[in-house]
Amino acid sequence: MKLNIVTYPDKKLKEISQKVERFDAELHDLLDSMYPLMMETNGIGLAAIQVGVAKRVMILNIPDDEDIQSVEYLIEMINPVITHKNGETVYQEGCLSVPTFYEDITRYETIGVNFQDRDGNTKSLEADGLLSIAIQHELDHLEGVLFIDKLPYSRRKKFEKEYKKMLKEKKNSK
Ligand code: Y12
Ligand code: CO
Repeated sequence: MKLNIVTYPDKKLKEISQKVERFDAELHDLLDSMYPLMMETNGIGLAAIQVGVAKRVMILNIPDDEDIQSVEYLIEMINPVITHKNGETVYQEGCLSVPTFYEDITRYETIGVNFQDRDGNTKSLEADGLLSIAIQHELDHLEGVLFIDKLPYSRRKKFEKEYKKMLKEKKNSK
C-alpha cells in the first residue's frame, strides 16, 4: 500500500477515526505500510489518519537508551483506550503532519492503556516517559486533535503566521 503523510492544514486531520472491527489482511497491509514510512521520515509515532485512513490505529517506536530505533520496540495499537492517568509532564513535541514545528505541550506523566493487537487480541500497557507522551499525542490524532490545537491563543496565532511563511518559502523554492 503506497502511503503519504497528510500535513496541516489538510482537513482530513480533523476527522474522528473509527473503531476497527475487522482484523484482516487490509489492516495488516496498512500497518506494514505505515512502519517503513515512519522510519523513512524519522518518526517515533504515527496514527493512521496521518496517512489518510480514519481508523483507530497507531504505531509507536521509541528509541532505546542508546537512541537506537529498532523494529523489536515497535508497538502497534488498535482501538486504544486510556484506563488511568497520573501526574503532569511537559515535553517539546513534534509531529510528522506539522513539519519543522515543535511546541511545549503538557500531558499526563503516566498512563495505563488497553488496546488490541493486529490480530484482535486484548492487551494492556503501563507507560511513562516518552512512550506515555507519544501515546497521548497519537490518541489525540484519533480524535482529530493536533498538538498545535492545545496551544494558548497567542502562541497559536504566532504558529499560524510562521507556518504560512514556511509553506510559502517551500513553494517558492520548488
Ligand atoms: C513525543 C512527542 C511527540 C510524539 C509524536 C510523534 N512525533 C514524531 O514522530 C515526529 C517526528 C518528526 C520528524 C521530523 O523529521 C523529518 O521529518 C525528517 C521532523 O522534522 C521536520 O519536520 C523537519 C519533525 C517531527 C512522540 C513523542
Ligand atoms: Co502527530
